Amino acid sequence: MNLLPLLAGLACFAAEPAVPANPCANGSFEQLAPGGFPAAWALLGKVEVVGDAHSGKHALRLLRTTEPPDRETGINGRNIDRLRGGIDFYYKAVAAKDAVLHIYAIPIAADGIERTGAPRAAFAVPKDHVGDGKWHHARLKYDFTKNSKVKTVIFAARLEGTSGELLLDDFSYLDRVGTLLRVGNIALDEAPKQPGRRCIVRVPVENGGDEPAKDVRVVLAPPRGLTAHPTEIRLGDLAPDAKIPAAWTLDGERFRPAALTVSAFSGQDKATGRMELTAKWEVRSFGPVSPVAMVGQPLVLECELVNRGQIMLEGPTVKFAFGRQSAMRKAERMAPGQTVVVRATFVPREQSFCETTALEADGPSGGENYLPTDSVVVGAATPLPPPGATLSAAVNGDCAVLENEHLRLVFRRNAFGYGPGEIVVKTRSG
Ligand SMILES: [Ca+2]
Repeated sequence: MNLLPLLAGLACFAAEPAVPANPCANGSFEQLAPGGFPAAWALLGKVEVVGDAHSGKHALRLLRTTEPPDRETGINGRNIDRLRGGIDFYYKAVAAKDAVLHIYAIPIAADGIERTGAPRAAFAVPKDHVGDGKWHHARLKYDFTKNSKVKTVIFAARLEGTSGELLLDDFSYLDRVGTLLRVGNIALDEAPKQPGRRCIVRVPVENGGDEPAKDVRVVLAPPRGLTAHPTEIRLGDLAPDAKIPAAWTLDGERFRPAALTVSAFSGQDKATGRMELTAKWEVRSFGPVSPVAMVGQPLVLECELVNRGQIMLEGPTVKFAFGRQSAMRKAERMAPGQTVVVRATFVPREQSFCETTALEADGPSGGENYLPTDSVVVGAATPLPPPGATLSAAVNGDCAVLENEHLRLVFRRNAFGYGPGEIVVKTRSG
């Protein structure tokens, strides 16, 4: 009996064990069911198979245009029985106008409905990945083992909001996601005495994975001409779900749009976050200082501008109009968060019940041409009789006065009638 060939054959078989199928079926969308849809996936709204794939020949394109808010756009995978683990996936965020692109692990109860009390595990595509034309690799951890109502899990994606376009490919289940560094939203606090020249940059760094992230280092890459202190921040080890803030002082005048990039490192794992420093300003208020003016006496129009961006702004040009008169003024330079008030003085030439005042502000990009209008009453500059010391009511040709020793209500006579009313209070100084 010759056992050798048989043993050799068994050895060969043992050396190449069959790779177990990933619990997430058809995660690369390569198998198409009759009708052209990817097998094992349910499609919601406008979803189609496309050739712009991360791997293989197929990816899915989710498109949202004018769908009402209650109509969903997305995909649902089959129920899987792994109640903890992770989703590994690739996405390319083509566009997102007021839309958020989410990947979910959805917990499902025994009746097949998402009514377990456990929240979904969610991944939101970072805004700075939208429109960059690249495939991005991401992982999402989930663990529903503490909720006994959860019996299965669905891998899903949703485009939420008004409009957007997202490509998805290569979904798979992970038993362990490992370390998963995340850089949170970057915030910028201006130094109160040096806005636009010094600020504190803050960002939370998180380990969204299921293994500790060792020796986490975080670096802020400042825009050209600015300096960040310290150069590198060492956060130590981050346990799963730990979140630690990092902060830098950023010095140097910010006078042009730029971007801040924060990168976190732990071994081979890396995460980045980005914040745009932009010019943004607006007209906060506009109008006459007093709603009533008099012929031949100065009338002041005033507008308040505010810098809502993160960089210094050259002052916008402001055009004031009063009736047919107009005046151009240039606002002062504005630091981030600062407001400036711009004024123009006009002298009304004739009476008017409703004279139009208008404003047009134009300046650096980041603000909008603003065209607010208001109106003002221009009355007669009638001299008033001296105040009385007793209660009296009198009407003469030029005005009507009701007064006592403390207070007087005056209606001057204008070309368009009596009014508006003026209340005059006697002060201690007389
Ligand atoms: Ca594919």
